[in-house]
Amino acid sequence: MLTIPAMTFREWTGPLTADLVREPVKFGLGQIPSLLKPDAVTKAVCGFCSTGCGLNIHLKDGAAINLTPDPDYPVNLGTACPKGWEALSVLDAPDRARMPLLHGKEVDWDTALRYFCDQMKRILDQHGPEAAAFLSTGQIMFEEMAFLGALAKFGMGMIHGDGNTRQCMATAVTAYKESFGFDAPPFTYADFEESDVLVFIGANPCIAHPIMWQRVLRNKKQPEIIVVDPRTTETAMAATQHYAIKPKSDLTLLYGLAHLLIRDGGVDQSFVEAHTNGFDAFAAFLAAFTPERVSAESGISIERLLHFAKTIRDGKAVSFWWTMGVNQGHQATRTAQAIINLALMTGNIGKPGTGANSITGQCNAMGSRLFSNTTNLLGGHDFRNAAHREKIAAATGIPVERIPDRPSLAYDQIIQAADAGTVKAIWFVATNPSHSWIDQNEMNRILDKLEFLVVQDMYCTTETAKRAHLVLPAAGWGEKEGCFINSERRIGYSPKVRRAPGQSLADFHIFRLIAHYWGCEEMFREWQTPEAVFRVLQRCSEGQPCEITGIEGYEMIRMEGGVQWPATMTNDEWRMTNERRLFEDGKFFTEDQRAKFCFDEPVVPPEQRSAEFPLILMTGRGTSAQWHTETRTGKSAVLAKMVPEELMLDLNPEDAAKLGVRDGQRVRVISKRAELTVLTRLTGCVKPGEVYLPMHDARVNQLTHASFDPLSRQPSYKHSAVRLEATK
Ligand SMILES: Nc1nc2c(c(=O)[nH]1)N[C@H]1C(S)=C(S)[C@@H](COP(=O)(O)OP(=O)(O)OC[C@H]3O[C@@H](n4cnc5c(=O)[nH]c(N)nc54)[C@H](O)[C@@H]3O)O[C@H]1N2
Ligand SMILES: Nc1nc2c(c(=O)[nH]1)N[C@H]1C(S)=C(S)[C@@H](COP(=O)(O)OP(=O)(O)OC[C@H]3O[C@@H](n4cnc5c(=O)[nH]c(N)nc54)[C@H](O)[C@@H]3O)O[C@H]1N2
Ligand code: SF4
Ligand SMILES: [Mo]
Repeated sequence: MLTIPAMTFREWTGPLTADLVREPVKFGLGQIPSLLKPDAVTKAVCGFCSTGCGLNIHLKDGAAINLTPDPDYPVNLGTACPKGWEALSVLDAPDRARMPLLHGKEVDWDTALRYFCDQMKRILDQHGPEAAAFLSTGQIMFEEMAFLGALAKFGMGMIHGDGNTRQCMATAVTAYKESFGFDAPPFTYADFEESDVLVFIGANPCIAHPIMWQRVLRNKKQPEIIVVDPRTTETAMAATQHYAIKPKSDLTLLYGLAHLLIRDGGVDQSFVEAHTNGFDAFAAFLAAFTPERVSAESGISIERLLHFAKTIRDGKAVSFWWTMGVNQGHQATRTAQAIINLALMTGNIGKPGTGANSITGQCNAMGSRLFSNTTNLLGGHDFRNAAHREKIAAATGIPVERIPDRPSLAYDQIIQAADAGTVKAIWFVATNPSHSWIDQNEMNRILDKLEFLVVQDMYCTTETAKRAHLVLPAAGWGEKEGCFINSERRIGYSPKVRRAPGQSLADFHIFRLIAHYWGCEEMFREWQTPEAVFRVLQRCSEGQPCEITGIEGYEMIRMEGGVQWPATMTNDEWRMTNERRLFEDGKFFTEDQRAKFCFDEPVVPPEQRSAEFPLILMTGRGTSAQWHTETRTGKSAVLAKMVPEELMLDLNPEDAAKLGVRDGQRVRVISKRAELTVLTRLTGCVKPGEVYLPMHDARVNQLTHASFDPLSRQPSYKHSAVRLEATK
């Protein structure tokens, strides 16, 4: 077993905390408030979703007072969704965490940090490097994520750390790595405009990525828009074809389409031969996916299956897009790869308007995938590879013996280890799992067993913060600087335009302080500012598909409207255009540069309907006006007006009639794990036998059944069995 040498505890030596709290607002690079015109505008990238819209921040008398979408930013081209417009207002909420809280009582930073280091050291010393873990996020800047991952693993000596990206993107990562040789979403947003067929699978961009949807609406080719979703979503209503499949029958459907493409001459033989491996075995495997079988298992008629396959066959530029309806599933990785297989076999990759494209979720999900030092070693490297460890040691100046030689346990395995008592401390940064994790009551039971639970958050009232022994108050978006990487691999910059309330500090500074108190700040002497860390990460990225060594610094990112990876020093071609896709040369990141067909026999979801629980509950986003656990968006009066006050369950009128339930009636939704009371909304948007709840209400995950994709270990949030009972 790897043992990481302990560091010596360092006594507090200076006025660092006070200096950090007083750190000036900069508005952007080198822009000191007194030097700005009173009506100045500075630019930022939005800190909610992965679209990564550019926003203009308007300043008056040195204060950020308003924001508008940036008409010149290549992502959003002058539009923004309601959350983006409200990004400043949610910073003023009264429940912002202003001081560290130890067992619910306000303490100063010195006390909080001593306590943090004492407890973590005691646990690691007594029980070994596996006894404490961190769980981070796709929502802080990627310089901060890298700092957290490096500090916890190299500095403090932890082995285990994962992120909420496990709940979200793990499937896409696993799928791309095996199929393409690297976690590499190939698209650029211009592809939305250049396709003549767009296929959305398990994605509802009208609600979850409204500004990406605006890009679809700019498509001048009158494209076919195909939606595969059990529900008639806002996106399905705007589509030209909607396939309302049985929940979790995507894998069979996708294999059925591949079967028809082979049968009816839809394969791009020359592409397959030149650039892929494993097609013959895949074709043989597909023989069993006859239209009859696929129709029976997916609920789509044979005639409509043929039409779907023909639309792909006839398309000149077909793009495939997927999100959580695919990533969250019991066989999610193979489903994502079945989408990749369709793009490969039809040669729809590396050309304008094509691609097997996983849309990310959080503002910095892509940054987390590559630079959080959780599953991957910094820059998409492998902890198990000695040469990679040497390379990262050289790039960071951190002694190689401090780099663990194996990746972390996955999120659910860390929680299981906490239940078993081997993990005794967890440090949560910018995530709220007491609300968002699957089978929530079980999660909370386990969290309550921890010896030491730390939450680092902007708000002290989150469901997880309320259970914490120690809350570290964090600055939020707009109150600190750094970069996010959006869905199309674009690195965007966000400045500090406001001072954070009370004593709260940028996560970046909290990590610096912890390094100091822990006694490992020497290891991070170069990590003084986010931009300095950016330079360290550039060195870590060298030679990787996600190389960013060519970026001259933050100023360049701001001036260029963001820069997509790769951006290498050795090749200048990327400077020619601001919209780039991968694989234009047909070369993938595998050893022989060929993409791989990956497939498996479909299996049924672990929790099935039964006489006792006859309905399938799906969950997901409910509105473009709310964000996840509502810690931020729930504080905006404007956004609150855009959503129903009570939790509403979408229910088909046929089921309602059987149960004798009216529209707007209060009913109990009951699963094997819990029950809750909701209002019904009768709608044909869900099929009989299926119901839907938005994830934003804190109680919804009490109902969900904890199953996971075995390859990505991503939770399957969208398939649980429930029944309804009318309340008296
Ligand atoms: N307003 C808003 N926007 C957001 C977020 C937010 O909280 N609020 N969150 C962001 C994040 S982190 C993410 S990951 C993205 C998520 O973005 P999306 O994945 O688009 O959103 P979801 O609503 O979770 O799921 C998409 C669809 O999957 C469908 N689905 C359920 N089961 C199945 C199935 O078996 N097969 C198929 N094909 N579809 C199925 C659901 O009906 C749903 O319409 O949104 C991002 N954007
Ligand atoms: N039933 C169901 N559950 C789901 C899903 C689903 O579809 N259905 N989707 C899953 C998905 S895709 C996701 S991504 C997860 C999201 O789940 P979470 O990550 O738990 O949700 P958020 O509400 O985004 O939590 C982010 C937290 O970070 C805090 N925060 C924001 N900015 C900062 C910052 O700069 N610094 C610090 N320190 N804190 C900050 C916020 O206040 C908030 O408490 O939910 C998952 N849960
Ligand atoms: S679409 Fe996403 S990035 Fe754009 S304004 Fe809305 S939340 Fe922000
Ligand atoms: Mo997500």
